[in-house]
Amino acid sequence: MEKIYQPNKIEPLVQTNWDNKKTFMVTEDFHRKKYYCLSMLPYPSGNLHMGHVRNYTIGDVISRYQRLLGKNVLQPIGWDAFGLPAEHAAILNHTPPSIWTYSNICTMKTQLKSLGFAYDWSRELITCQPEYYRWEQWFFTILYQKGLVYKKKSLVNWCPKDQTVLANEQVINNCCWRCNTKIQYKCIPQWFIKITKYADQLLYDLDILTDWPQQVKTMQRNWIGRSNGLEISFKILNSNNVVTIYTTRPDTIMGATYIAISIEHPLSKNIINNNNFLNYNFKNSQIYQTNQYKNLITETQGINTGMYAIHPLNHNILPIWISNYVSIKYGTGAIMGVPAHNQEDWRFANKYNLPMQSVILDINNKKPKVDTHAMVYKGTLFNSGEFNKLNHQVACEKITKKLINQGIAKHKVCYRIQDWCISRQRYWGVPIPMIILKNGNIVSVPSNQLPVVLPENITTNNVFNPLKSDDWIHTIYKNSPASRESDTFDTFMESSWYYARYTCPNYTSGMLSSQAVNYWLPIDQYIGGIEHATMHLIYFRFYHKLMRDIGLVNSVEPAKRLLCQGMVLSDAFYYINKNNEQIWVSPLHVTVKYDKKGHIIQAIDDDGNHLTHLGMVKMSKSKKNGINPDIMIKKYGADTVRLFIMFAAPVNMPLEWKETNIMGVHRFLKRLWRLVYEHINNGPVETLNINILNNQQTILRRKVHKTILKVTDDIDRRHMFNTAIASIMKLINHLISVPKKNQQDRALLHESLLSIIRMLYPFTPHITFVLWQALGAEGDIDHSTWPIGDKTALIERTKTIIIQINGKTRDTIDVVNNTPEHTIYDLVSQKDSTALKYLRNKKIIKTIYIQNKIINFITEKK
Ligand code: ANZ
Repeated sequence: MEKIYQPNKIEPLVQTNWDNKKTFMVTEDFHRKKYYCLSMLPYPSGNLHMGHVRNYTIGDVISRYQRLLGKNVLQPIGWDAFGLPAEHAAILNHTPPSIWTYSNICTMKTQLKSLGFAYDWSRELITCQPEYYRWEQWFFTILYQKGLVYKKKSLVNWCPKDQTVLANEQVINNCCWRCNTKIQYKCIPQWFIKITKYADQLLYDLDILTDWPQQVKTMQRNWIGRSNGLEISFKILNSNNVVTIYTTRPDTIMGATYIAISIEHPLSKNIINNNNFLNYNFKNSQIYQTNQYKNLITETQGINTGMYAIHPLNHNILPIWISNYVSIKYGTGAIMGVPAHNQEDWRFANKYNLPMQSVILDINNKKPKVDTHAMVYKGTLFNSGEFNKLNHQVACEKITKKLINQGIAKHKVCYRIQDWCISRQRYWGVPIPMIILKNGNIVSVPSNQLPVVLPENITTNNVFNPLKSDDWIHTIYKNSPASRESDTFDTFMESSWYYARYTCPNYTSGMLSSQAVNYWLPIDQYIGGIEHATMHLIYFRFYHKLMRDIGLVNSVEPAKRLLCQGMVLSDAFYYINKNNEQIWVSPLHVTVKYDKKGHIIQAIDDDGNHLTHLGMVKMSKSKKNGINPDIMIKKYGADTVRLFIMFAAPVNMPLEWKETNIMGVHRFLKRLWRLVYEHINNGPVETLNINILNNQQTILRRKVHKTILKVTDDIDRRHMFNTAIASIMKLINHLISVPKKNQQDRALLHESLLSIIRMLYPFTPHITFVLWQALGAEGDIDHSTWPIGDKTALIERTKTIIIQINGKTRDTIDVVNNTPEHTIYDLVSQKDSTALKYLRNKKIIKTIYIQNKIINFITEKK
């Protein structure tokens, strides 16, 4: 063993050892408990960032820990290789997206390897390979046959920058999730998967997921947005038609003063088509562009249709309006306007001077004031005839019953979630395996003609998309000319089922091998960012249920336990240049002065600019505060980086990247190395005999086993890796200070080191690999077992007895529990007892002994 810890020397050697021995390659073993640990797969953007490093370190720590528990651990990795950045980069560099993608994969793979992650590399998946997406296409055709897929011309979100449509989940605050460009709406034919058919299952099965973060489950519940309401039909005056509205507040019906319908409501269409004036108004208003979704519009607009509806209870005549705040995609696309009690309606009625009628008392049981806003409290009814004085609940029930009895209402459940739009008008994706026949009918590509392979090695530009060219589109189906679908799948499709394919990546007889997939699934631990709560994590659960219903998997949910790691933050600095622009400077080029409390008081960059310190913020390219993992690994080694990441904060909390703290962690590993080095240099050790340990040794052993039990509980149950590491560090610091004189001291140190090294293995697998060998332990540490805390070592075996002479404390003595009085007397009589000198030449006339506590010798008075 070398005297000095040199991570850059040992880490590559250990990694080569793992590669050569294929240490982390696994297969199904029905005699062993399996553990499937998965971190969300990376997009091959070019370089690993610290967010990736944190995500994958957490996964690796959990995997290695489970491994030492004796489980058959699967930890795979792959690449989410389709997507727009590749196209952008390809356009910029005039190279095909595939070249850019594969070269990034190569770089990032080297980075992952340098961090020593225990992946089964034989299962690596690259989603842009036909062997992978062939099954995605096949699955889509099956869904089509089952009626779970349809093509529909519909108003969809359009990102003008990325030149593609987006699913609703991918629109955040009205902007594209990827490039933050404000979205527009377009009416084009698109493919959809019927996720709404699974809305209830996706909602109710959240209750099974007891080990998922509450926050994610709440976000999913809100996203699904199940609403229990009533459909009510209002007669149209002078017509045989009705207009059916959707409401969740039937108790407010007596306050309805108008009806509003969506622009795309069949009734609006008639009106608009038949009325030149309205048609003109409609086309020139902003309504059409903004009407997409409940609550998304910025300005409410309306057109009075001139038609009226009849209120079913008070028979009032209510005007029918067309408005953009009513969405065709929700409820029935029509509402009853209750401006006194619904803020949206209030805004509309206020703008168009429609009457307001309050019918619900406020929280103080007073008539509400509605001149500045609606009163939305669900209080007692008034102005409502036979329903006056009823509370919200009872009023809803009674009014519902009455309307149902009249035959004009029925219960209805609505969802906020919409069907998943999966068509993308981009080149670098999985071709949608569909064919449009001459007669307009659509058929799926027969399974024996799959995969429909995307032409690679093509240099595109923003205008030229090879899939839109005649070459691609023209095809033959059953000897007749036909057209290929030229859109590609949303790339979230690839990441919706990759976790299942990892269990049988090379299976060629079908999408999934049932033996492999049902052995490994569900995932025991899934790890990824919270930003996926309502995108990937919904699609992934949905896909699992689809696969189950097609008989491909047995389980109900894909992942038992979910962990969302916190962000990685670092200091961000900027200055304002002559042109009044904000210029960000990387922390690596900043010299900082701190006050005594560690606050930054001055920051200057390499060019002498005085900088403003924004604080600790999420590492990002735009703020130039990202830290390159490669530089850190080179400087301190992968083990230090990994240990720091796990030590600096609880896994679900933000992590502050501070180099001074990394240095501290690095020094700790050096101390551990030295401790082992010195111990080995002191020669061979005897076997430990716990029956002959002295008091101090017993106490030390108790400390070691107490730490094992605590670290196990911290990692296993609490997922508090940072406190686990703190306990290990404390123990090592203690071991450095204890005596190493006699053989049992050294035997005990040896036992302690073997336990500590195994506890550190998940965090720092390289150094522990080497130290394990240096200590002469059997086999590679990768095949050892997690140390077991010996609970009997925790039992206090000794007691300190106070020795008094005539009531005065003169000494103490450590004895084994429940030592009898005469033995204590013998011990005190031994020559080296301090108490002895007080007893010399004195006659003991009485002894008072309280077992395990105190002994008092009363002597004869002279
Ligand atoms: C009358 C009323 C009175 C309403 C009141 C609310 C409060 P949730 O609970 O989220 O499902 N609504 C129905 N369909 C709509 C559509 N297509 N576009 C826009 N708004 C629509 O919301 C249900 C409520 O949203 C419904 O209940 C309806 O307004 C409105 F004091 O009806 B309510």
